[in-house]
Amino acid sequence: MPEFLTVRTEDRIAVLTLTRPKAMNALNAAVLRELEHVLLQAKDDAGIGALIVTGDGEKAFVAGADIAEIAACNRDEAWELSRNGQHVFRSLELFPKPVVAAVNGYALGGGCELALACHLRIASTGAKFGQPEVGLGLIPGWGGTQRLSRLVGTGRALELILSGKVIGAGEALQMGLVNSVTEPDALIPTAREWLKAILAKAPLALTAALEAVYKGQDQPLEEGLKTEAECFSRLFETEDMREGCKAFLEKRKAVFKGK
Ligand code: CO8
Repeated sequence: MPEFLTVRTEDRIAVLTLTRPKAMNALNAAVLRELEHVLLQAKDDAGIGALIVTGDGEKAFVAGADIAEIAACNRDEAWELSRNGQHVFRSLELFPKPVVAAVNGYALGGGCELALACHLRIASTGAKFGQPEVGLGLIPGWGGTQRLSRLVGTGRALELILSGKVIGAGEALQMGLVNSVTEPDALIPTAREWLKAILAKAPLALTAALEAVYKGQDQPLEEGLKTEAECFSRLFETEDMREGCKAFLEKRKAVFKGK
């Protein structure tokens, strides 16, 4: 039974809520273990089509890695902690079903990195983002130096990483760090609406799109285009692709089976 993570599934959308109120939902090794475990289970659960990742309460999404845990590490342990978090966040990024971060408050350090590892990000008006690690004598260690620059560009990423400044939801939207900003009460309902619309599409096409984008991102353009063609052509062996095209031609709504 997870201690720091609640999972509530409704209409094939599982809401993962990180809950560690005494530390603003900061992530320690135990929380990461639970997250990894939940992701493994959700991946093969046919009853789950998509995930929403959020933090408990109105103040924090995740206020970073647990600074008390970091402070006690030596160099080897810091390497382990960094690689372990990177591995869990990579599993989230490569999750074959759509994942939305619903950022309800502070998303700092590892919290911002967690949001970056999700496929889409919605922020509440009160959300705050930042990579404040340099103020602790550190740098981002769970993918922030890599994903932030890929998402918003090197200049803007370095502006955040070198200054350690904290920005509001509006500025995050402006720089492309988040896809949308909503009132706090509308945060989860909006994430659900997005996913409801996404889940009406062909599930295997969603998985193929995620694979093509994330695999291709790390490849030279020519290789990336081959990856796209591979993912594209694979769908021609699915029933859903035949159904989707046939339904269009017959002017009716497609019925997808995930096959
Ligand atoms: N770790 C541990 N405890 C935390 C953390 C954290 N990241 N953030 C908050 N807390 C605790 C506070 O210590 C406090 O505990 P207590 O009540 O026992 O004193 C409690 O949560 C409430 O926090 P505050 O009193 O500070 O609440 P405020 O509303 O005044 O401030 C802030 C909220 C602005 C979020 C503030 O708590 C803060 O600045 N937190 C730290 C943010 C931060 O620096 N995050 C980056 C951490 S480093 C990191 O994430 C690196 C990721 C890569 C790791 C790689 C592995 C080696």
